[in-house]
Amino acid sequence: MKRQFFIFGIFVLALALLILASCAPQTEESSKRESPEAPLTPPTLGAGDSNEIIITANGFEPATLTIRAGETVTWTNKNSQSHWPASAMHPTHTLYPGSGIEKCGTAEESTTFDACNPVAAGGRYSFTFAERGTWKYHDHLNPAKTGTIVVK
Ligand SMILES: [Cu+2]
Repeated sequence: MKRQFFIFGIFVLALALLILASCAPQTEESSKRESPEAPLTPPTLGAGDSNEIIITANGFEPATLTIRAGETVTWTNKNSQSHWPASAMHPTHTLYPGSGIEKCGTAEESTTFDACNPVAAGGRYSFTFAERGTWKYHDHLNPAKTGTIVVK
């Protein structure tokens, strides 16, 4: 009799575990289903992130571009000659915080507002602006050609 009671107890315990097990994955799945939706939100916020400046023989178009902090600007060279977008002032390129032509070729290069190299015909250069302000820049290969990025 005692043994039967013990077996029944095990059966009830196993049944309880089965019920628990069938419930648990559902909550896990529903939380997993929610997580892929989360990354869908940032691209919506970054939808205005297509900040493109065209480089022609006449210079930068548009000459002034207004963006929000954290957005990326891409310069596309549609001229037949090379161009080199870089922070004002020529030749030090130190206006944008943390920038300076001496950082080209170092580990800090990616954090400087400086292409650090000629951008060949058809080439592109991108920079993400974290700092708010009015940031003038120029073509290091032709310093008379200038532009301004306003970061709100
Ligand atoms: Cu320069």
